[in-house]
Amino acid sequence: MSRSPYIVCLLLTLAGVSACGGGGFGLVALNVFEDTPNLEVQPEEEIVFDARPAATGSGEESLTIRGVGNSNVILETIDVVGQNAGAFRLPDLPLPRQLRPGAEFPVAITFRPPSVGNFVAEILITAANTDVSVSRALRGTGCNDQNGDGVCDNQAPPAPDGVDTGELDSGW
Ligand SMILES: [Ca+2]
Repeated sequence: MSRSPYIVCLLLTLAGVSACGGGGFGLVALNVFEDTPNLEVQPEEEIVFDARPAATGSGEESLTIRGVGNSNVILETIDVVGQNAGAFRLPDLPLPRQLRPGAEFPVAITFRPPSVGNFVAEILITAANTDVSVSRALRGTGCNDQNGDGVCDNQAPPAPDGVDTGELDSGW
């Protein structure tokens, strides 16, 4: 799309020539900005899930897609891809979806480790009307939970009875 009408108008305006009507200027400006939708994603770095018991545990993290630029961005696809994509799930998302500049679209990501170990995948976001695509690494760990309390066995238990009670008693 040509920018020349805008530039001519701008030059005339700078030269003190009011050759551009307000409405006309607005229309031209709209045409110029039409090609600049964009998006941002928070967080800006990888998304790390807390360790969860293998096969039984799950955790959730979210990211937020924000429309930026000068016109609506059309979100086209949001997918989890990569080596361990099966360990991460997205809800049904209403796509495609238009996002105004400044509008935000939160996406909840659920992590369910199928087994003990580390899981890595990537969430990939593409738009229909811009070449910009954004990806974020997803990382999570599945742990052992042999006593089935929902807490990883290698993590400090929340309230180890005997010891903590004794400390509290003597401390107070
Ligand atoms: Ca446990």
